[in-house]
Amino acid sequence: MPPEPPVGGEWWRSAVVYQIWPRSFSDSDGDGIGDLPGIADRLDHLAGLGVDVLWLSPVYPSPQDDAGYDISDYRDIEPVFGTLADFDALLAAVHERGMRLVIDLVVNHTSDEHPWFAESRSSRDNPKRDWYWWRDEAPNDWRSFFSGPAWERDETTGEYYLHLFSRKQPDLNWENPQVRAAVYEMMRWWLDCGVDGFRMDVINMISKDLASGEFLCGPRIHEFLQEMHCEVFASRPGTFLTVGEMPGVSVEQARLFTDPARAEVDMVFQFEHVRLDQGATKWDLRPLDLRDLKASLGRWQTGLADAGWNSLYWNNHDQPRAVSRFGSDAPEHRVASAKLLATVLHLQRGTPYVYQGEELGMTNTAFESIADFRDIESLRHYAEAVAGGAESETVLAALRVMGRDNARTPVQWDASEHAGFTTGTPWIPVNPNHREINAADQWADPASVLHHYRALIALRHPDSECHEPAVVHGDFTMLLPDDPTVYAFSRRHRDDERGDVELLVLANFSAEPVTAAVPQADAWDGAELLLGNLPDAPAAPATAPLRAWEARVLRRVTR
Ligand code: TEU
Repeated sequence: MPPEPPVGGEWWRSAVVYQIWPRSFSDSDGDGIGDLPGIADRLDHLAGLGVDVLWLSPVYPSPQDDAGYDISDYRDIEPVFGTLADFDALLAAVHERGMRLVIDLVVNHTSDEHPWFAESRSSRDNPKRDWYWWRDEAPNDWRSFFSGPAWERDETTGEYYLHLFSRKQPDLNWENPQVRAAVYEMMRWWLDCGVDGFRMDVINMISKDLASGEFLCGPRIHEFLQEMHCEVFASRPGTFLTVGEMPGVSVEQARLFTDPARAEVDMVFQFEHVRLDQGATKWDLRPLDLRDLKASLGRWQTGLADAGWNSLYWNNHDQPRAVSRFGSDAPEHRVASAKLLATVLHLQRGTPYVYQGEELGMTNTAFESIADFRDIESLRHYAEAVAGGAESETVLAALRVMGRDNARTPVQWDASEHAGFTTGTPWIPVNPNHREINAADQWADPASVLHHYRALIALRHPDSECHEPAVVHGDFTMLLPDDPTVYAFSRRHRDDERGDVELLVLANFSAEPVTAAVPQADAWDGAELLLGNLPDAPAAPATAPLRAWEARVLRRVTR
């Protein structure tokens, strides 16, 4: 059974979540596509890493137009991933190891092959017509996130339906109480199966106001989330994890969404820090200024300090690999910078999310031509941009850097032909650098990125000998906000046993040595080096120059 929740039941405050994107995690039957038994085969890796929660991206029946985020049946498993029995076996095995499992809730839209939509599109007076958004004409010029207009004319009735994502992902009409009731019933069904919570896909888009053109955090969003909490969770013993993916959400809105007193969600995924190196669109690449990154993440730290709670992530299945984007994937700096990114993220206040392969320091991969891409977002952008006159090479250059397929190459378990991911032919090629970057080698190497993640995760665990409560509970103070190279902050926590505990985190986001001009730095020189990412720590850890991509965590305790 999962471990006893800490006081207040909010166990997720000291938890670390690991995201699994099943298609590329581990393949057990040699068809080149990851599956549920493949995940079960790798639970020792995950338990050894020390993560507390597994977030499973969609494994439900789906035509896979958007890699499973287009669901045609909410209460079954896509055969390529396995069966409900495989799911139950995985869930039992996860719980046996004291971990939890949250699943993806994709209810802003369904697949157009879901029976609900099949009925709805069949005729204008079908009882499920109003389960989706239908109009005689496109009432506005909303664009799909996957290029092109968001309204599609349907041959059957000649009317237009709304799809904020692909035309095979029609949006559900949450204004209709029958829709909401059906979703809540489905969620209760999965809770009865024993899952421990939900990651909610674009959940801040479910309330739409066509008149005002609003669909991000629309007029009834808080009402719907409070109703969901009441209908699904309130009457159940135990506590669940709910995290809402919310593109465009602000700190102020997140304070409302994640305030426990309002019973909406436990935390949100915000997008500010993953858009700082983008211009008007995600394909309009801009250099990242570390001061902007510190300003953004710092604002979320202070903004949710006394209300709500942060989720912490560098990447996921929609973002390029963290070390290639925020660190350096140059061979001489990859390991240090991957550890540095983990240090900076995991020492902040909130719940860290580790995306599969991030714990190995996996990098973006090399895509030669458009034929190497698989993701609908990239393929549709390429088609539209080139049709609009853009140079193919120019568009490809942006896809290579920001394309979601960078996150979707198979996890690199070992140095064998297909990195131990499959005995068949992978649905997308394994990154050729798996010979240098793989789990097998890193388990055997105490100085690996993997073992650094284990050390960081253990800091949050009350049952670990290196447990440091300040990591979970300490308040956050950003230091050196205007320094273009050093990311520095402190955490302070008073605990009854030891007194005032203070942590100082110093991180050099460059390949050149730099000195961190921390205020009263020499007062820290007697402090303990709690964690570093490079060998041979200097005698004076607070004032000694930081080497290329070096990160240090110092601790001092004053009674
Ligand atoms: O992502 C929503 C979302 O904001 C992303 O599509 C984002 O706009 C883009 O990928 C970032 O460049 C969620 C899921 O995480 C994503 O995989 C799905 O494609 C999307 O919703 C639709 O379900």
